[in-house]
Amino acid sequence: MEDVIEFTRRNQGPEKAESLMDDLVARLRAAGMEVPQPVNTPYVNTIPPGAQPAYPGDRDLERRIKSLARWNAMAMVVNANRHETEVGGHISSYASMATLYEVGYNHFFRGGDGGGPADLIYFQGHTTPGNSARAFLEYRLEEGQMHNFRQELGEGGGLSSYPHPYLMPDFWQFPTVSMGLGPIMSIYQARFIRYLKARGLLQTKEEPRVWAFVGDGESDEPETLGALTLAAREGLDNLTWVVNCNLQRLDGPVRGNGKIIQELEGVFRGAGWNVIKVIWGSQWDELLAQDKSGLLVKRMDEAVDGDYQKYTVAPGSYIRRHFFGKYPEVLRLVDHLTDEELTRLARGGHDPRKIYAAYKAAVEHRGQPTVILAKTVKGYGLGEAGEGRNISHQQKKMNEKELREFRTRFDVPISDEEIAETPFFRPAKDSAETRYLMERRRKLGGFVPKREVKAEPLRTPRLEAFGELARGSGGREASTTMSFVELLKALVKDARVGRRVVPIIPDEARTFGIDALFSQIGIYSSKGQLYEPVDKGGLMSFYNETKDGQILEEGITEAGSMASFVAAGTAYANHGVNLIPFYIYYSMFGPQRVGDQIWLAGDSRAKGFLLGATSGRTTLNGEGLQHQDGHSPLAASTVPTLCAYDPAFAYEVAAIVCDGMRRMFEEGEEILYYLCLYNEKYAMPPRPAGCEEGIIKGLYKFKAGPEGKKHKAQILGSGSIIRSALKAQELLGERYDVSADVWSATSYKNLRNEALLAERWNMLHPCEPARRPYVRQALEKEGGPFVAVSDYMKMVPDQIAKWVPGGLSTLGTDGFGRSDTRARLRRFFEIDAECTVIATLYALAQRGELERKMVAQAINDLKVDPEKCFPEIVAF
Ligand SMILES: Cc1ncc(C[n+]2csc(CCOP(=O)(O)OP(=O)(O)O)c2C)c(N)n1
Ligand SMILES: [Mg+2]
Repeated sequence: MEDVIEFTRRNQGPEKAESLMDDLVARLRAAGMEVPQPVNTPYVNTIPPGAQPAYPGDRDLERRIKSLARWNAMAMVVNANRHETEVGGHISSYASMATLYEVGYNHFFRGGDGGGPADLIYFQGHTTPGNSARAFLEYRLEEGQMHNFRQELGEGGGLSSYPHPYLMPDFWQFPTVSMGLGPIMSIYQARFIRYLKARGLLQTKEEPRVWAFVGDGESDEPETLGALTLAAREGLDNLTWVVNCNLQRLDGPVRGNGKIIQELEGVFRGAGWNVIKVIWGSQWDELLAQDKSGLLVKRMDEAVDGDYQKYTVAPGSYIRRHFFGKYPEVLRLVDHLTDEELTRLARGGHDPRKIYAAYKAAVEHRGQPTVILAKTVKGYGLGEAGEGRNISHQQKKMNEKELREFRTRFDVPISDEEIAETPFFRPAKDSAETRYLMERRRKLGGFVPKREVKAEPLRTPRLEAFGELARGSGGREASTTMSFVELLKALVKDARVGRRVVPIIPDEARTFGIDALFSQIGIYSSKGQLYEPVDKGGLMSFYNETKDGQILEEGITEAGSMASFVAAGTAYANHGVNLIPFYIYYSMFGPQRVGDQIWLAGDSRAKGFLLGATSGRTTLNGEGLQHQDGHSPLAASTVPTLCAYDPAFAYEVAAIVCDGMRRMFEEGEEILYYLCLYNEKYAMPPRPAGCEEGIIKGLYKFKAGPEGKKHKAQILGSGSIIRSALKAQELLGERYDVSADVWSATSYKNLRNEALLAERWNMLHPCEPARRPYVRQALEKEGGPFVAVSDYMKMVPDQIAKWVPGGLSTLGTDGFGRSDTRARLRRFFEIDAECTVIATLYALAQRGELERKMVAQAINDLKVDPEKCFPEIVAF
């Protein structure tokens, strides 16, 4: 067999030799034989020593710089956990990553100061001390800040625990510490760059490269590996992943009984990625060259990660006996090495030459994304303080002996006298080290990471541009979703901002009626359309994929869609261009499904609109328990920079979107919006005069009750359930002598936040005239009890209860949904007009304004069974 291969290689070239195997497999299969599909290559480096380029840097200086980064990163954490601070931090993730980062910093990561594109780097969250230590050596951070690592509220400010653009907006670009989110974000970021390019919106001539540094344990997160095929399908050769395979996660080994590198190789290769394994350091090259029997490679393949972890902590004698000693031929290969030398046979991820070769191959590779699977040691250099130990991840303290060993191992110029204080160490500005690293960064275009907002503000359209929506539908029935789609259609035609709109949809465009936009602005596809769509030729829109399409039709991936949303919503900072993303999705699959990514969007300072369509527990009727959303506004209330709205009418949608666009894209506020959109159709009224401010603030009187009634009441409604309030208003007036005013509560969250701020100010300024929350100002002059009715949980309106004069009676949809008609669902949850009437009468009775038997009479008249079934909610 070897002869055949050698003969073919020599006479017909290496490519033919490679295809020979494929041919053979194909023929054996055709003959009906079962041939296993090889997904793995042997457990050795992908790049053979012969194909390794010369190292271009000064290895000695680079090692010194790296050692100082190691020291300062370790010192940050150790200092932060001294003297009763105990604020935590991680030493060992960066200890394993240091060489992987330093080769990048010195030779690959491009900054954006030289006019070229800045690379977009997703640094692994737990290695933050390493990035800070690097920035300290680069004179970007000062010692005071380093001392205040994880003490951001300390004097002079400090450094955030992890990468948070919200907390360090000039430094960090990408939050990565929620495992799995950095990786998926990086894929969609790389794809988004292609989208920008195709649409002529990328500001730089060259393409930025996206790097993602991923933990091997992190690869267990579904989001990490869930979008790999997209990256391959789109041929994202602008994307490089580095998986730091230190074989450990927090509790113990990632795959003690197997090999994470081999497992990931299979996954990535199967998904269509270019895989480069960096397993062994240079000292192993010679041993492998001597391995004529192939038994060393066999032994490498056999040993499991649990063994490899053990070799990190065990003496050389154990490695000799257990690893090499299994086969006499392999044992002989290391006869010339002492036990001590065996412990120093480094792994590939700690060898700059191997890493440089892998990075170079990755950035030069065309047509596919590349993953580098680099084998390292967790807690590298920490010795007994944590190198390769299962406690390594949690290690935050080091005693004096351990500090001395660390210092000596990495030649850090700190004396025994000073060591107990773990001082930071930075070479002078004119030292060889500083000059070298500064020069490297200058050549590569400046510092990374760096977040810089350069985008020009947009002139966004005013409300008048959407006059149709303000005028109402003239009796024609429309839903708020349809109204939003009308607005979107008008917006994409807007001369100033139309091209900046990025509609994002996870396979629900038809549900929401957005498919009309398919032919108008096209669906982005890097390949264009290689087939004739079945619906082409009709009068209606067709499934129109184009190379410069504007719509991101993501398919069924809310996680992927959110990643696109964040990429588009942060383009103002990462690509110098303001874009207006509208991500419209099935409301129930918003925060309930991708809540952590919405949180991340806030942290990222992403701007844009999230639109939860088919919302409302009873308004989305037939779909039942899984689909009916009765709580997303509550989840939205938890994200500090998210403005959450629940509009009832077309003109409210227009007012909110216009104001949002102005605030985000004209004024530059780094906030985002959430709107509940419903699919119930009803006549959209014209905009009452003077309600704009109330719409934005969260509450305004929509329709006053009739004059001349005996009783007065106030009903707050939102979304399509405002119609229960309006119908109740009629019933109360006609049958019960009650004049009820109906209010549209567009944002309970906003009302609450405004009130909280006012209250806090009052408490801290007790002698000054008190500020009056808007909600109180709006309601205090109104007569009668207050009742709120919502298609969401009672807690949504209850957010403002404490500022409502006399308190608030709330009707809402706590409990699991059911599939049924709207009418039956609304009775079941007790949010229909009849139940709203009863609640209002009861509230009047409680105030002594009405006799209780009137309420009982109404319950009877309105045919509400007091013993009816009701959604189960637990209580003890
Ligand atoms: C979604 C999520 N779950 C859990 C954690 C807690 N956590 C932080 S680091 C870590 C282990 C990380 O292991 P690995 O990815 O292998 O990184 P390493 O530190 O070994 O480089 C865990 C469980 C988290 N940050 N995010
Ligand atoms: Mg790990």
